Amino acid sequence: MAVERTLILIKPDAVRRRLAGDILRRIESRGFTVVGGKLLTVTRELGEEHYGEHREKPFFGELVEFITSGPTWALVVEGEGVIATMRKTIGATNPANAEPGTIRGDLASSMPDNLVHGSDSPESAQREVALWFSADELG
Ligand code: IDP
Ligand code: MG
Repeated sequence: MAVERTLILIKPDAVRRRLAGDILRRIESRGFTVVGGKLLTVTRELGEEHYGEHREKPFFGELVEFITSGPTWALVVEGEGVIATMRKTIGATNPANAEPGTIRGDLASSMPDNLVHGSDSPESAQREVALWFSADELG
């Protein structure tokens, strides 16, 4: 399996609830490496661009309000098969359906505040890493 990079967001609800350390521990405990990271409050422009695929969805307004509502930790995480494995570690989009042992299954209960974002494919990962980070911010 190839060494990949993925964009992970520790979203505003997780930062507010002081869960960032717990989430980072779970990522590192799987053996993955953080190669870039920053804490920022997402602008409306970045939030809308990041979630562009959902622009026509009924929850888009609520989603952009949520992602811009406070500081987010943006991380680039590297490892073998990291894109798919992090999606499994994060758990199902709706925390009500997320398995215990996953981040959402252990720590969240509803949407949109489901704590974490992880890129869903190599194409998304490439787009999202480039959207959030410049090359000189990555190790
Ligand atoms: P993902 O984060 O698991 O990839 P997506 O379907 O890409 O899930 O949705 C992006 C984000 O939009 C979700 O993580 C969640 O925060 C929010 N979201 C998705 N579906 C709903 C919904 O039905 N109501 C409110 N928020 C939603
Ligand atoms: Mg998604």
